[in-house]
Amino acid sequence: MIDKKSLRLYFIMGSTNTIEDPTYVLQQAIDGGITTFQYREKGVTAKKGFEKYKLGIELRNICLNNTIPFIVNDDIALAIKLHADGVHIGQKDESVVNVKERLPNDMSVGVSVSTVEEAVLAEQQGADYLGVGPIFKTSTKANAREPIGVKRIVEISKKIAIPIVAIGGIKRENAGDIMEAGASGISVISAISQAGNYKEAAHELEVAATRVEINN
Ligand code: TZP
Ligand code: MG
Repeated sequence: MIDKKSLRLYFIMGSTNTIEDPTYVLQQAIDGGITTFQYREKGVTAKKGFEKYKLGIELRNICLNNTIPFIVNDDIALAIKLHADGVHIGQKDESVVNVKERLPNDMSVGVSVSTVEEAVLAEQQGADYLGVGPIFKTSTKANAREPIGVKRIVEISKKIAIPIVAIGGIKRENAGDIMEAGASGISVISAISQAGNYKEAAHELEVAATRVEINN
């Protein structure tokens, strides 16, 4: 099961998020200090079928070799095939209850939420952690919802007990505010996958997220 500590720096990536070999980017990000990885294969040029599975195996193995939890976005069948540590679903995907029924007991379920109501419901239905966002404006996700702001993290964390990881437009400069608001971690795509130096970017994010947590 995904624990609170492993949500500290949650990196998300698929082949469309990088111009480089995703396996290289992932290894660099791990060397820099990410604490969880999510395989999210999205967009018009995203891999499908066997190609998606093949890249999934490679990324999964890198996580295994480095003892980093591996989560699959949306694709429950793929998550099971890859023996992932969990799946992450959105509001438009299958319900948490259904997903839990299909998964082995030791696999975690993360749910994307934007409102307090969605957060409370997801927890009631058995979510293990929440992805709260988009906090800030993001250009990485097509048709992302309106930014909800840091205050929503405070509101949600007051109402639920499961850990929260914040997402959307997060970078080193705003990571501290996110942690101070009550999140257990930050989740990023572009702040690492589009960085000049992946390892350094991950390290700086990890430091930014950790410093505040210690002060809390
Ligand atoms: N869900 C809400 S915002 C987002 C997702 C998947 C994209 C986050 O990407 P970035 O580059 O960290 O803003
Ligand atoms: Mg989804």
